[in-house]
Amino acid sequence: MDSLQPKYKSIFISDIHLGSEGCQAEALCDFLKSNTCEKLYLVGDIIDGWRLRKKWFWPQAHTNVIRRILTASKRDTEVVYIVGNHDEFLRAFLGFGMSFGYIDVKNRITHQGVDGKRYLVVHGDMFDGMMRSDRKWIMFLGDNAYNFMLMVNTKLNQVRRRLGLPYWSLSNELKKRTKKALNYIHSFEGHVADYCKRKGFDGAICGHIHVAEMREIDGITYMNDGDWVESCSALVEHHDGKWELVEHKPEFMRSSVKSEELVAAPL
Ligand SMILES: [Mn+2]
Repeated sequence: MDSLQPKYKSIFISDIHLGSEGCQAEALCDFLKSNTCEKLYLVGDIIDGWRLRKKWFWPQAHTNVIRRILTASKRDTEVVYIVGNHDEFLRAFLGFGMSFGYIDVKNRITHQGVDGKRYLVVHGDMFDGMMRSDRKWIMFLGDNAYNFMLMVNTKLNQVRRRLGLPYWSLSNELKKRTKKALNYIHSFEGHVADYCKRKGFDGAICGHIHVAEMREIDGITYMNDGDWVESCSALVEHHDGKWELVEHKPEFMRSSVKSEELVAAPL
């Protein structure tokens, strides 16, 4: 391989939630350091405006994530920022053809895969509206409840870390047991696939539900890049067109829970 060639053709990451306590900024910085690409897609909920409005929280690691992305964009990485629901404050400016330095900001975009397929790249919150009836469980797992759980989880893991125990995810454990959450996930995935089929896309790349996935649904390639709150996952496109979901967890975060078991969904 050419040593100057970036590691991947493209990388898709979403649901970083910078500005919130659950954000795994150190893990993401570490990932971005060792994983280069020609094109980087930020698929929404990068900055958590909802959280920042309630409480200003911005440690150095969060600045480091932004700095790393801006530096990559200035050098040789093409960066596209797709707006999500937590950073929807940016949507108001989309009409102005907004960009940050070299970064284009969009609501959605089409990605032409090396495999010859056309993919819709969108955060995914637009599909919430189609499924209001099957999202009642969110009432009890609302934004506040979820953030509270993450807070408890963070404290718990500080203790576990001191005791030399591996990272343990409370909210994943709870949600894993929630059958309704699984129904929600399947319903979301189905709506995305339906939409792509109607609009003539071969596949979709999205985020939003914090569940990394890659599978065929009714002839549509559904790919979800996961999140950087818990699963620390990215979707990567290799130079030969092959797709892969990668997980990047530093040593202290590794738990005995396998990635397939990680079922989660703040929205
Ligand atoms: Mn979202």
